[in-house]
Amino acid sequence: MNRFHAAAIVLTIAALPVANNVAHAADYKPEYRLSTVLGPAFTWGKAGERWAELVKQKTDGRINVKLYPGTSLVGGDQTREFSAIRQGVIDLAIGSSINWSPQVKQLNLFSLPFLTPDAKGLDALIKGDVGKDIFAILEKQGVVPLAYGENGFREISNSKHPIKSPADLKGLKIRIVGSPIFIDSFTALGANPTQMSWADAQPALATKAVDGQENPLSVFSIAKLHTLGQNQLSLWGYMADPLIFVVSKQIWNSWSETDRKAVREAAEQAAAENLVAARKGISPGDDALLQSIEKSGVTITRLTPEQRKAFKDATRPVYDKWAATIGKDLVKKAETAIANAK
Ligand code: X2X
Repeated sequence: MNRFHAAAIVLTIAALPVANNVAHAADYKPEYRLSTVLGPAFTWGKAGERWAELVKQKTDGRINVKLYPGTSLVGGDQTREFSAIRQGVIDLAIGSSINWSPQVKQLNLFSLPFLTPDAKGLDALIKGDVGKDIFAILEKQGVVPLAYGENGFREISNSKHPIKSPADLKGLKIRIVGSPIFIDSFTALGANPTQMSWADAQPALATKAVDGQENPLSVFSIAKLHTLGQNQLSLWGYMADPLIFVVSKQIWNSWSETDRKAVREAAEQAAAENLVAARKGISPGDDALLQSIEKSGVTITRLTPEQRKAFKDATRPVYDKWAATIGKDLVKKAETAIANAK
């Protein structure tokens, strides 16, 4: 070691406690960018707004988060959101399991057709060991996961006729998110799936370039999809899409311990509120949202267990193929957790 090195070490050691005490204030950015697909009119964007607000409160204004809805930091290309977090383009995000699944193959777990029958089943995953396993996987991929929220159970709509069996989907052009498992599922059902972003989906529905789409009921209602010709809606609940609150690891590491704790608590609170909001009005005994959709002239088709089974059977090969990609152990763990929650 020469004397310059020795001097450098002494300086570094001397500087350490100071840097920790002042909470790296000098390293903090004036604004941190939070990405979501949907804006504050939707429960998803509202969760983003709320998280930002709580972070500001809990860090006494040290961390200032600005919401960028419409995945605008990646030009609306929602399946590039996860990569953009890792590349430092996005600092925080509330992302859908579907949109991040091209980069994180285990997230396809949630898209396995008919894995989760109800909210209880989803809770068994996100509030149990499976949720922790998924967080550990995300942690290894450059993000710090903090909490689960919910986009919701995805129901299928179209402008042509009621969908009661896979035969009714035959030849229908269905807009799907750009995630490969969706291509497989909708192809297995005989539909003609077309991948596009949410931003492109709405004009495509309006011009009848596509016949149908699938999204949670709250999204259907708030986006007023009935005004875009979507007057047939089938409740099949073939998958439930969780939202995941994350911070880029690089950004996380630049924050003080106190501020990390505050951001985590803010995420947990915003996510808990989001779970309640996402589930409001769509279950028996609390179905105001469903009723309002029906009142807007949409025909709602409720499947019998046998009808639902026909869809499940038709997509079974897709389930098995993707279970191997996701990891059989994780899928087994998820199936067991859901079965125990019944
Ligand atoms: O694009 C969609 O369908 C949406 C808004 O639900 C997602 O981002 C997964």
